[in-house]
Amino acid sequence: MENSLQKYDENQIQILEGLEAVRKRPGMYIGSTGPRGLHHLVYEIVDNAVDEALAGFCKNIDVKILENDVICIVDDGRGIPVGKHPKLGISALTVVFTILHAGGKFGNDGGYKVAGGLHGVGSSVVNALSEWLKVEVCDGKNVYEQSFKRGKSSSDLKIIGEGMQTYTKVTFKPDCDIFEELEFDPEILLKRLREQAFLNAGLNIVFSDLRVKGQEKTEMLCYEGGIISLVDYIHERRSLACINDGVIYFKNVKNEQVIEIALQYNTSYNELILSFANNIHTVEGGVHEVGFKTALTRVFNDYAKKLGVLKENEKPFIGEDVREGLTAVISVKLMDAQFEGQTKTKLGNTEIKKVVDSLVYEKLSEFFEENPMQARAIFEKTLNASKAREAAKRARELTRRKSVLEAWSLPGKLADCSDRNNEYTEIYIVEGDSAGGSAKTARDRTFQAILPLWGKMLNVEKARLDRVYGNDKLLPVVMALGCGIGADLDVSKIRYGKVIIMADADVDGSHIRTLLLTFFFRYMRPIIEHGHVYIAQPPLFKVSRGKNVRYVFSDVQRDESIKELAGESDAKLDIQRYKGLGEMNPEQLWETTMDPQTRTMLKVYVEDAEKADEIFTILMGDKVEPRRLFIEKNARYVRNLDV
Ligand code: TSJ
Repeated sequence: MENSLQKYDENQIQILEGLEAVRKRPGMYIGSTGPRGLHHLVYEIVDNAVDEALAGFCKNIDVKILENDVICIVDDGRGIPVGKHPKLGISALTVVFTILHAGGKFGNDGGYKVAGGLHGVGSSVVNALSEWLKVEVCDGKNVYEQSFKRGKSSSDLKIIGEGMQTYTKVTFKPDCDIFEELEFDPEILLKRLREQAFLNAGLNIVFSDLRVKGQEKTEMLCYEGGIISLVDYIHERRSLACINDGVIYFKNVKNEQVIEIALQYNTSYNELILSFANNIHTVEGGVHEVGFKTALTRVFNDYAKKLGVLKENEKPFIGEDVREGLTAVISVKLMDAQFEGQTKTKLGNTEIKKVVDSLVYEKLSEFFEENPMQARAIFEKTLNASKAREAAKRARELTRRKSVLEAWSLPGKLADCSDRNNEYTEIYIVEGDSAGGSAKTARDRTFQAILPLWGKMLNVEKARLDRVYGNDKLLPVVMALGCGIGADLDVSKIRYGKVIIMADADVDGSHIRTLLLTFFFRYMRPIIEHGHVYIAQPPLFKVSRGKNVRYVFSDVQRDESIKELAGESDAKLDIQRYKGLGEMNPEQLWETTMDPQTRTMLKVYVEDAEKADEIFTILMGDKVEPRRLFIEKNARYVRNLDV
């Protein structure tokens, strides 16, 4: 008895140390203490409930934002076990919330296999980073409750009532000592929850934002079609017309390993492949994506020859031909998934590549066999893509030759910096001539280069990004960055470590940002993935009283500054609104937007660029109605892309 008590104490010490580490370096566990990290807390908890659904014990998950940005998540699974942990002598539930990396595998193996060892890890991290957290579980007989404050238990696990239905309910308030902001963005949560609903066909997720009385919002997310519904959803949202009718779908379940693939072709020139492993978005791809792509190219070449679409002496299709206009979702669920890559979002289990490859080859051949008309419609598009590619290649060779003749292949408008070390050089891509002029005067020419771009390219010409090489607006960007484009891109060759988009905070500026981000997303994605792309944040107002000057970025900040400066001096209060970068003199531009010591910039993540791509597609689309609807719905976002 005494012995076990002693053990308990030792473990207790370990527990406290474990969670202190999380509070000391939260970024290590949740990525950041900004909005991304904040929203990540919700995902960590939801993932646990989704695991219970994957294991087959839960059908409904309820996610609520309550008043004061408190989060409450309930599932109707078995309930986190409350029994004593055999080694630690404390309740399994307490272990889950107080010991770092305590996974969900403390029960026996029944039904927990697919998700085992993957999730159930984040709950203690969420607990450590919450001002308070409360768990309530019901095992079908008793209702138990335990509370925590900043990761430490503030009440023992105790029975507070009786209940027939099993459930787990977690309520928490993120800690204001840790997070820069505590306000949740319902759109961000909704996007992720919707994704989970698509990936788990039939799972019912209800999301409500109950923060404002009288303006409560609820969304029911349940897709019986699973990833088939996801492909439909993408095409609908982007108002894309499809080539083959209906989504092509295959599924393979073997050795507790599930592979699902859904795909459909549309009339656009873009490809969108979303891949997931154990419900985690594998942003960096991996073996499942590689297997899919390899099989796709092979099946197209074999079958197009069979149908006579591709003659024996013609060049075979390459990957980008067969993926033009493709929307595909690949979802695999497996034991012991290995995640690799910079952001641990690349699936590494080598054996999966072959399995996906043969599944896709076999099932897609079957589909073409059974649907020759649809096969022909798709192949026709592929053939066009292949011809366009050949034409583009010729144009590109021409441009390359031309640049050799020009002896100096940097664009004429570029004001380059003198240093050449891309660890600290920067390029500002600036909208408009006058702002470009100010920026050239303002900059530190040793490490800052300026590339001015002209006016509103989007409105004048309906920019076709696939004609980059003929586009006199985008070509200078490609030339200045010097790292190539598309398949030729080599990030290590990038001439500047930071590529900073500097445009006004108005609609035109937003257009330029959308265009550039879309362009980078589609043709130079690795520069975003490697964190090279930023958005400059020029201030909206200058508030001054005598010698006291404040540059501020929002209406709220402006009003705060006015209050703060009120008592400072007798001088007259002056508020200047900057309508554009051009209105600032070079000193102001340097101080507010370009000086690394004082400026604020936003780093662009792949998701941001993806969102820009979506907006771009809709804005450029041929259908007017979806465009109007979209602009109305997203007016805030279109105006302020940089949120
Ligand atoms: F993250 C969390 F821990 F806070 C959390 C866990 C939050 C929410 C909303 C749900 C859950 C959760 C955990 N739901 N369901 C479960 N299931 C288990 O923990 C469980 C139950 C029974 C057995 C067993 O083997 O009998 C095993 C496990 C892992």
